[in-house]
Amino acid sequence: MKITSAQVFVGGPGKNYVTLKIMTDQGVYGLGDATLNNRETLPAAYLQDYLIPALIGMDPRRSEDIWQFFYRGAYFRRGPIAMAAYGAIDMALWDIKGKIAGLPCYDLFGGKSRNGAMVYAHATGADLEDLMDSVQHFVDDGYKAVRVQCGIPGMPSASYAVPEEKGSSTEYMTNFSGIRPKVETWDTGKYMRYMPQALADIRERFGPDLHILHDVHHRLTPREAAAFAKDVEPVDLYWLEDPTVADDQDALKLIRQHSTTPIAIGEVFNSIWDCNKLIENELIDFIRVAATYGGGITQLKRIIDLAGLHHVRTGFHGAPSHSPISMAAQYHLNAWAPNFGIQEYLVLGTPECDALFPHDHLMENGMVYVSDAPGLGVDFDESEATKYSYSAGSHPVVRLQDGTLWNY
Ligand code: KDG
Ligand code: MG
Repeated sequence: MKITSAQVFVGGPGKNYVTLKIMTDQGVYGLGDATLNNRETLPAAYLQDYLIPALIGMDPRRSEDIWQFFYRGAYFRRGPIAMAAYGAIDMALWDIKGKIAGLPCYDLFGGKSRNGAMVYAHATGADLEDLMDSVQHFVDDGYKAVRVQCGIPGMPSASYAVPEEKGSSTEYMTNFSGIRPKVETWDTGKYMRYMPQALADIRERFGPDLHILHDVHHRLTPREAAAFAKDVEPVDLYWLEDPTVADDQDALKLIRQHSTTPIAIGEVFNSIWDCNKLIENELIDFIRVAATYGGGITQLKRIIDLAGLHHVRTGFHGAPSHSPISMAAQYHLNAWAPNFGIQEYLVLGTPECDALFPHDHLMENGMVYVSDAPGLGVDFDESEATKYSYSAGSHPVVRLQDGTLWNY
């Protein structure tokens, strides 16, 4: 069996999804997602200019060797652009493997460990009351877990993932304002004084059963993060996400020494080497690597197995920047992983998105039920794809009030 050609498509409804389609000499094809939010043309170019020419003629069943060929063979390893490109190839090869075996990918990993996988939704509010309405909406929809982000009184601009105005749309994550980054202003003191009580109020309103998650989005120093994690212990969070930047894996020790609040980290990681010490030293509770720039299914399986040895559960990234293809790769891993925790999920299921990526994964009552179709269980409609083109965007940048650049 041989790979005969491969094509990259960039575009989608409201997002620049980077979709890879690998064709074989047996008529079976595989699909992968190389989307790197706001930097989409880069993995697309890496695929087109360097990787696809080398893929032609390879045996698609040899996904391990192909992964090693690109990763070890590249000399300049790692980085989100390269790993998103390898990730897309890897997903497409597992898709092909499942299709030729006539089995859904989860069966190739070891079969289902659960019927459905719990997901969490994003609740957000310009202020606490607005946020409570948003949480209520998801609770009414049957969600068992909700991430909560709230406007901070007196903060010079809206804080992370919070709309500027009450009741405004959920575009806060998708509308990234063109190629020149928008500048946000951050005030750690205001956040640390306000947010713990806001979280306590949400717990009080919704009771003990709702899983409440909160994303600090790298805004605190390790010491501040330790203090915050300790402060919110009575809220019994499901997790506190990215409380500090994890470039220095040892820095996380300080949080552990001071608090039992569960910690989730990893959505910006792209290698097992970004998280191996965090996992082995049991400094985190959830690992958030994504199937795209985390290097695909092959590397995620290794991370999941390492995590399982150290009581770390999965909580894969699922922001709207991931296409239904990488979300499907994660659904299959979630169905199998003995140490599955939760899956981030933002409503992808618009009619336009479903038309571009037809699938029968089922979302019901805050649970995702993975498709039983062979492979990843997602297709790609090329005629729909002609409706979309690339549109440049950028993440905001954050500055402190004195102008110092801070972590977004
Ligand atoms: O591209 C950046 C977004 O994916 C990120 O800001 C989303 O933090 C995020 C999350 O938890 O989904
Ligand atoms: Mg996050």
